[in-house]
This record gives sequence, structure tokens and C-alpha cells, in this order.
Amino acid sequence: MKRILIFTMFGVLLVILAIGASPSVAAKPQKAIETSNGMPSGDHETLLIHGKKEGYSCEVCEICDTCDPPVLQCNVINMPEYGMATIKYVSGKKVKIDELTVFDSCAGWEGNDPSVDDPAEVWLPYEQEGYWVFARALGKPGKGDEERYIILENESLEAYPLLSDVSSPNDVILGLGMITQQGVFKMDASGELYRFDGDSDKGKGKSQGRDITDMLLWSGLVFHPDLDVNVDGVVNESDVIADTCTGDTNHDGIIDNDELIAWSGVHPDPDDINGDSAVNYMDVIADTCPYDLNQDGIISYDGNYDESTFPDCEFENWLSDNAVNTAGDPLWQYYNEEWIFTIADLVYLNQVVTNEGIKNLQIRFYPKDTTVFIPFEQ
Ligand SMILES: [Ca+2]
Ligand SMILES: [Ca+2]
Ligand SMILES: [Ca+2]
Ligand SMILES: [Ca+2]
Repeated sequence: MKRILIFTMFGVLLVILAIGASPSVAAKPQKAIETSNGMPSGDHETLLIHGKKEGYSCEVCEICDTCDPPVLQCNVINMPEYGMATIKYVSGKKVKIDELTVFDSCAGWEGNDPSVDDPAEVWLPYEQEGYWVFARALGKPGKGDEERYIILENESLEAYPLLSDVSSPNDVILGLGMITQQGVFKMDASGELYRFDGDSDKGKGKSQGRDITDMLLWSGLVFHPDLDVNVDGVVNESDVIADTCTGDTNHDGIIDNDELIAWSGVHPDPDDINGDSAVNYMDVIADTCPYDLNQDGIISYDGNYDESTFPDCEFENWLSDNAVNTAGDPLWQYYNEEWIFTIADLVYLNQVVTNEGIKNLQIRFYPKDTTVFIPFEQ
């Protein structure tokens, strides 16, 4: 899976960026100015995605401590010029890395085999305030050249607590992940990034940088795995049942027939607790679940967590009563348009890239705390 690709110029660029990111410099705000190509100026990390022709033998960049510069083009991802591939973006509160580094630069290849989609992995220095993110598809037109574009789409999110800091994939020892759900990205798909602007004559326009920061802003709940009482990988009303309803004797979050019969045997008539003229599992919930306050047999869950008030939402009442575990760790947190990598110690964002002929996509990350940049509404 690991291969080498050498491109000295970018090594030099990375060294300059590393100096720019030092704490003494970071304290001074850097003014960023919108330039004619749509990319702001100012300190930034750069990721390049290269589209490679069929038959390309993909090489993985390697960190070389004894080389000068020590990093050999470790900001480049290679993917097929035509096809799909997955890129894992990695950062988080316990990610300690000085510069953007691609640890697996081949997306869409397993070894040299282009038929297997093996994700590329790029690590981004942790910035609490996040980055402005801009992308631009580059390239010159050929004669009668066809329309070329690339699509970025967020596919999934993984978040983990860590015991100690990590600075490369080799350091990572994953335990139980946090559970993210009901999350939405502010911008779910970037849409298409064209090599030339859509409103220019084909082959004549210039590719403009595009603000894709919103692709990395996320709203939703993050749960500690302790809240997944029935261990099915999600945290929802079933966990309230598993956790608190005495009728759910095996704590799986479901009142099955045996549990219904067992409950009927000890419960005095009438059995229709929720008054719907039927006797079933819902009556067990209505009778034995303290969080079913209105005794309708349903642990209500409006699907919309509202930080200020959640009356009548029995699931959220359970959440508010379970804010921390015995070790004092927070059991859940709601985020609103949060820079995605601040939600946990280690976060993987899996992004699917569909390439239709783009040879060079440039993605720049401008740290918000050192970049003065006022985006305008698109
Ligand atoms: Ca569960
Ligand atoms: Ca059960
Ligand atoms: Ca009933
Ligand atoms: Ca209820």
C-alpha cells in the first residue's frame, strides 16, 4: 500500500508552510485578500488531487527524516482520471501534526491494482477554529476538449476518543468509537468543480477557486458509546427502553412476546395501559418505562434536538438526565455547524470523489485564527 513519489518543489513549499505555522507567527493575524483566481492569499495548507491515466502505477509518498526536505510530496493524492475514489480526511483534538500530510496517497488503487478502491488518507493539523477551505480545478484546454469536472461528496464520519496524542496512522489505537447521528453537513455535496467556469465559453474561461468550507461544517449529536445500552451501534429510544424499562428484562430495547407474557402475568388488569384498545408491547412500555411520562407506549423522539427546550421529548429527557458517566466524561454533545474535526480526539471524514477528467484539483486550507477573510454569500 505504501509507495513513493518525488516532487521536490512541493517539499520546499511545505517547509515554508511549516515555518508559517509556527506559534510566534500564528499569533499575528494574516490578512487574506481575494485574488483574481478566486483563491484568497495568506498562509495555507495545500492538498493536490491528481487524476491519473489508466495503467498508472501509484506510488505512496513516504516521510523521510534523513532526506532534505524531509517530506517528499506528501501533499498529493493520486486517483484515476476517470472514476471514483475515497479520501479519508483525518484530524482531531489529539492530532499533533505540523503540516498537512498525505499518508496514503493512492485513492482508487490497492497496490497497483486500480480495480480495488483503497482510500487515500490525509491528515490535517488540528485547528480549533477550523479552516477556510477553497478548491480549484486546474488544467489547460486541448483542442475540442470535452467538459471535465470533479465531484466531492461527504460519505461518512467516524469519531473516536483517544488516550494520547497521535501524529501518524501508526500511532492510532482505536477503541470504541463515538456515535454520530442525525448529523448534516452545511453543504452536503460540493456539487461539481469544473476545470472551466460553466458560464464561460468552453475552453476559454478560467477556473475559479470555490469556497467549500461548508462541506466541513457539521450539525448533529455525538454520543459516547456508553449510551448505546443495547449495543446496536445507534443511540435512540430503544436505548431508553433497554436502560430504564423494567419490562425489557434482557435489555435489548425491544419488548418481545416473552416479555409481554411475563409482564401480563404479574400486572393486574386492565392490561391496556395506553388505552388504544389493544394489548401489546406498547402497554409494557407505558407501564414499566419511567421516561414514558404520558404512558402512550412510545418513547417520543422528535428527531430535532433543541438545546433550550425539549418538552414532551422523552428521549431527550433521558439524555438530559445522562449528561456524564461515572468517570465524569460527557456522554453526549450537540454541535451546530461545527468544524467537523473538533467533535472528538480523532475524526475521520470519508469523502467520495468522482472524477470526470480532472488532472489537477487544488484544495487549500486557510487557518481561521490566522486568516482574515470575509466570505461573501454565493
Ligand atoms: Ca442502541
Ligand atoms: Ca427485550
Ligand atoms: Ca394498548
Ligand atoms: Ca410517551
